[in-house]
Amino acid sequence: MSLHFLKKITINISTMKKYSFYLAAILGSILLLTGCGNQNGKASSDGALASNNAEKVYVAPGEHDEFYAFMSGGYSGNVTVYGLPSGRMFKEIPVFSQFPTNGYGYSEETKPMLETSFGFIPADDSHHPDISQTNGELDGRWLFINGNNTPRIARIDLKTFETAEIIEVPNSAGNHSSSYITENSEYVVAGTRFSVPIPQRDMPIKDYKGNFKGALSFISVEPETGRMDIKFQLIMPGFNYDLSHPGRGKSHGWFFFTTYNTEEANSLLEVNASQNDKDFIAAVNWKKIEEYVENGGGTMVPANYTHNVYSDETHSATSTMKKEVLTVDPTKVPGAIFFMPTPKSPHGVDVSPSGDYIIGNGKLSADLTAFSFDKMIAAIEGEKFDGEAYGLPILKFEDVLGGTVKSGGLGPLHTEFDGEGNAYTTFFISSEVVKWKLGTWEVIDRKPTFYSVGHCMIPGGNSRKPFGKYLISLNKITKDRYLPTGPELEHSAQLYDISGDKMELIYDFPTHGEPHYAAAIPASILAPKSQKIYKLAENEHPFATKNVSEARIVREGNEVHVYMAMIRSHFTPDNIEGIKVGDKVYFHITNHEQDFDVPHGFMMIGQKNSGLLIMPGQTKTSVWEPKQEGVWPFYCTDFCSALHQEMQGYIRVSPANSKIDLSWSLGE
Ligand code: RUQ
Ligand code: CUA
Repeated sequence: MSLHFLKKITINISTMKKYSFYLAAILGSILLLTGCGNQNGKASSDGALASNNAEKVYVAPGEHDEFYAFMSGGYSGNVTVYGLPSGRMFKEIPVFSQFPTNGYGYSEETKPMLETSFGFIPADDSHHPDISQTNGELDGRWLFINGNNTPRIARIDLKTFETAEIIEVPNSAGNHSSSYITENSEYVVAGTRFSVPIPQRDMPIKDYKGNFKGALSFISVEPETGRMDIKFQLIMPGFNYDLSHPGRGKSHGWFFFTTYNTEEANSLLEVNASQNDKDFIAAVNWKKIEEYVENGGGTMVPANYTHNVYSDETHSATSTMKKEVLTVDPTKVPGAIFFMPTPKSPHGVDVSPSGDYIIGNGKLSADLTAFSFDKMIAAIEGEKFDGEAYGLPILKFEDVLGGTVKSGGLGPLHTEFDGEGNAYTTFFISSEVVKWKLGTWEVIDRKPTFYSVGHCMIPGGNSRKPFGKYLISLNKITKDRYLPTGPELEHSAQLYDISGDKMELIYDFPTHGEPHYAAAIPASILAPKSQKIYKLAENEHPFATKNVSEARIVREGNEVHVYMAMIRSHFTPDNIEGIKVGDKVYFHITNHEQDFDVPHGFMMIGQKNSGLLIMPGQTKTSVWEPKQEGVWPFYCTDFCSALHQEMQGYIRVSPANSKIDLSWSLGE
């Protein structure tokens, strides 16, 4: 209802604008007709404004963007990489989903990346990318992102822009309050959205209340390699844990999680989980819990979860099933967890760059609540509690309240910061971004978004040192912003210049999947480190063909291993005979190029997985199971040279009982 109402407002505003534009245009032409020659009419100043904005986003051909932006792909399960301010998309990084463009999740080497305790999973829903930090500033080493549906956290290496590691999160479901990073990348956090029986078991759903639990997982990140490991899981009351953010600066050592459904309803949550006037932000002193587990605290419990690691040396991933996880009962660590009552079904929780304020965004509220970290500590030290929930103390709202932003908006979701003392909050229902001042809580500016914004993002906005300059709003509804493409539209991002007092909308661009959150970093930090090739000499793939003289074919029963090399513009070998119906043929293909941007591709007729795109120096493997006799071609799929169309080969497939020996050739 209210959304429709607001749509109307938007339309009215835009017709008003059009109207005044026409008025100005008429006025302008009257002035021209009267021979006054005044060029400063409304129409021309609008034109000047538009060209000014065009200049702000225009990155001339051959020029580079100022920032990399990493957008979560939502239900695509992946991450897309964009340039800012141009809005040009550079790459889609496959993370939780099979990706036929380059063979991720299809090649033998990368299939283990998608293994879980539920078996091989070809897709997920990714929400919140976060860049690794050192001393609270982006260091540009890794990007973390959550798999929401089958709970996992992935680490992407920002040298190769490839997924390097995925760890599954047990005892979790709807891994939404993830994946946020502490200020020295000590931990990446994964919080469950849905509470579930822990351990999972067959029980009546109506017994949810008091019996289901919510796990908040702290995953340690090895400082040198980035390797992840679940250090401990806090087994919390059965609320929904929606989002989280780390403390920083003075609040480093704490982590903040929003909760909703503190009613613990299990049906029609739309009504039943909106009963309480306030839900909670859970403040977790993770340093205290870390100390507790380092002194032997916690209970190791059986669990099943995969840990998948990709190696740049072997160009292959391995998947290991982990069998236990350390759980912590929060009531056993007094002084570690406190609830701060927050109006009304909070979604986002965001921490100011200094770490002083924790902002709660109640979806059903008009105001924003800023909690003061100092007041929180004082209230904890004074033991001024307002009861407890499942043995965990609840702080008094008035005692921890730092300030309220009377925003005048509806449906606040997420807040980012510019490093100049300003905060920017998105409002889903009133479809706008509101700029306000930390400490004085006054609203400075508001700008509409088109339409229904979810997250916004400022480069470095989730760190001690945001870079300001731009804000992106990530909108849920696209409608009339672009040419229609049938019922399915891409989502829409909008770029605002926030360098002045007032925000200025300067650009629109479509994004792939549903970008929930995004993270951006100056190109100057990442670009110089970006890897260009894999060194062939360092290729440790067990099936690599590092020298063309090693090209060969080996039969082991029904399995045939083809050790193949590729270079502009041929495969070695390119003619193969002696393959039989019923064989399982593994093509292990090594790209011998050592120049930047010379991949080769591979596709084989009738292949039941995707093709491969193989980078210089890399080995990838594709399986083909020939079902029919004949002579079947394969070819390179990437236009790699003037003679790319010549880059091809044949495989002769004989009957299952054929006596033809394996043989191969090149240039004969
Ligand atoms: S969500 S629109 Cu981060 Cu998945 Cu708030
Ligand atoms: Cu190699 Cu085309």
